Amino acid sequence: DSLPTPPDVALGQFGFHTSDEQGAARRGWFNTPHGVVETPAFMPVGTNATVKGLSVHELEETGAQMVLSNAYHLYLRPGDKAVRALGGLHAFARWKGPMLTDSGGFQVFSLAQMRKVREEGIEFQSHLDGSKHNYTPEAVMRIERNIGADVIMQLDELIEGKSEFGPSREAMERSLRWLERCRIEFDRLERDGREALAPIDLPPGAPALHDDLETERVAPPQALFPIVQGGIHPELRRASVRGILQTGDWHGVAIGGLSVGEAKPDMYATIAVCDPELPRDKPRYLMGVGFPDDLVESVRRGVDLFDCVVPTRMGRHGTAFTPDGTVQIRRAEHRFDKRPLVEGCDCHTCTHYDRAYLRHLFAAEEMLGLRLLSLHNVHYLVGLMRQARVELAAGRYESWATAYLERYRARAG
Ligand code: PRF
Ligand code: ZN
Repeated sequence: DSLPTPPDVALGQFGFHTSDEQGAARRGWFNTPHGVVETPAFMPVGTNATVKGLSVHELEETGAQMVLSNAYHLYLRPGDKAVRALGGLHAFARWKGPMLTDSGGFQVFSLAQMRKVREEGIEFQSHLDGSKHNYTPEAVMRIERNIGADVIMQLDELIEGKSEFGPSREAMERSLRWLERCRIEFDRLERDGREALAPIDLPPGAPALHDDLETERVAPPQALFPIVQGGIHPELRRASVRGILQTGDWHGVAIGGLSVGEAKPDMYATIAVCDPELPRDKPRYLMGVGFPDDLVESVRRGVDLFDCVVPTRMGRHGTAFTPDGTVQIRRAEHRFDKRPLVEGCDCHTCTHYDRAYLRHLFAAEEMLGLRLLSLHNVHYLVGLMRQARVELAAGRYESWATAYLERYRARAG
């Protein structure tokens, strides 16, 4: 079950190399300033610069390679300039590997209050203190630059998955116009380095800035990813990809606007529509999708990267991923169950604790329970994508995927 070693090719900055293609599925290596990501890969979500409940050490033990954070949250608290003053996201959160920030396009739609979307940008009130903010494509580029992840996302407009053609088209076209504005500001920041950024106003009592930050003229390299929108309408998705590819030469492309209320077959069909339109030599990142069956189905349709809050959110609610579907650990049937969550799983949870004990932790509302299930779930999805790479390398992805999905769905409910 060991993975073949990386290819002996020089990957440039944000370069991507693929091999072992089977249909649309492929194995790949994505190079970032903080290391190479082997794909397909699942990126755990650290909304507030922390994957909820897990220490960096535990996160490393899950095998996670790249971690996601949210510009919206970090902008509101502690502030993107504070993160920059504290050395940037990697130093702040103590994660040494590659990182990505989502723009907040999605969070503004799901969290912010009194939201007004105009051509200029999104005006909203903070879900924390009601303060008013003006989120424009240019502002988001400066925020994501301050935070300092390796890969940053454009500001996009997101609508419900089941939206009609008209509204889907408007949001898709606006996302394209915002992409162009993001690109112009991103290029300006790359060219002028830190000098293009506003000075940092630190509150009284804050420590002096680290020397490097004041003297470093050139900001660390980042890659800007565009986001395909267009709802579940094939012609809109195709137009979105074409518009994106006309605007610039990207290091990768994200597919957004899925898993937002549409039916699963519609989601899979939409990914399949995007596949032949997208360049094969760039990584494709499917945003916010993270159930095991969705990952396996999407790799089949050419996706390389995933992120989702699902493993940690479900973990906190007492739901665990297994090859036979999800398990509700609170249920009485686990009261005397001496088995681990998943037989043979080598995560810390499964190698140390049985279901009976985990059930007890949830019944007693002990915080360790939330942590142990989150840990297992993240390990499970990271491990599932590692398995996908093994199967791709062995040339048996299709048959493995079919068998995996059959077992996962057999006990569906
Ligand atoms: N856009 C952005 N972030 C996202 C999404 C999107 O469409 C989704 C959709 N599943 C999750 N996160 N910017
Ligand atoms: Zn486990």
